[in-house]
Amino acid sequence: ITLDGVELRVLHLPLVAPFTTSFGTETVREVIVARALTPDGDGWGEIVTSAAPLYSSEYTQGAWDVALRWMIPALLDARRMSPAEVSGILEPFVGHRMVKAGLELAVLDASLRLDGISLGAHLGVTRDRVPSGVSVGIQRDPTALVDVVGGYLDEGYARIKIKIKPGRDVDDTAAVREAFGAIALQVDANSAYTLADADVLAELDRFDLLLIEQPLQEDDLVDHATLAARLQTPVCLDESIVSRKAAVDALALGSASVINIKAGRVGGYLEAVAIHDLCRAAGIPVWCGGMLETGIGRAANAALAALPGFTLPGDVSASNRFYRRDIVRDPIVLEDGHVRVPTGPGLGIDIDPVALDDVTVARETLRR
Ligand code: OSB
Ligand code: MG
Repeated sequence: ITLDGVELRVLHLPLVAPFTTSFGTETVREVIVARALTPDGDGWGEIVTSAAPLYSSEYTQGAWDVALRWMIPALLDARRMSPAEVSGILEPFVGHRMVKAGLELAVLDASLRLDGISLGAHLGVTRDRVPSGVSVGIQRDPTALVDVVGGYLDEGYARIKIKIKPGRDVDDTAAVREAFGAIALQVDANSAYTLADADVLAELDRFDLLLIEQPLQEDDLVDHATLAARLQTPVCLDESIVSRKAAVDALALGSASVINIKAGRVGGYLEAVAIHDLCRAAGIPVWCGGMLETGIGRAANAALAALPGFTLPGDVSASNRFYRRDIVRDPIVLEDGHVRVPTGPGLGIDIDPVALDDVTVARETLRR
């Protein structure tokens, strides 16, 4: 494509209910969307940073600054590029992978729309729909948690993931397991533990969980390997897998037997596919994680999750799990416990300009 400009917006999307993890509670999703402007039409991407650097070191204002000061100017200097060339153009800038991913996605969407090809077809999906899991935040108490989980099971979600933290782990998990029997269940600690907590984490072994996600810190690959050897429950990494290289290292060390793939965290959908390919060749199951995406990112995630190596249900829940009103006209819905892989050109979405303007709190455009 030929890149004439990039528009960035900060959005504030109210959540249908507060979302609590071991690192905090959110009631509004602050997120950045990027629009690639080309002579032949626009492309949309999403930069999945949060307001505060609690999940990772990235956050809205840092992302906004590095995008406008460094990354978008580098892309505009290059002027003509294929989607596959974006990561190379942005490679000199260290880190800021969520920004790189969002900008790459905008270029990818513009390019695929121009060619009339869907993202799913471009990536090589093998399914037209994927089973949908839901990520459930920490609630007031285990009784409230059982209530909320019951609601999602009634809606048809194929897998439940509950967030845990020290003091809200064994009892919460026991309550859900006792209430609902042999459902597909997993837990996510978002780095809330240390190796000193291994005994508590081993108590989770009796619940026959699909996996425990990211119990330790992002850079604790060796400690994760030590912990994995002590647990029956498979250890899955999220925060630690920041690139294909990190995945290679984690597998070599035995830090994980399952990997959560998030395009934002690893610097783009193309890097995400590379991690998928690596894990598939190694026989390591992967699943598609989420970052409370808008309709832009959720459409892309549904396509990614339909690659053949995604053998576990992902956090690819319907739009209405987080939002009352999405910024696309055709939000992802839950059908029979599955979400459909979009088939239209590019991301296959139709932005609702009024809904988008209503949630826009900041806006800036750079042009050549
Ligand atoms: O750890 O998977 C995570 C949301 C924000 C940051 C980190 C995580 C999450 C989720 C929600 O669990 C997944 C979703 O978008 O459905
Ligand atoms: Mg996680």
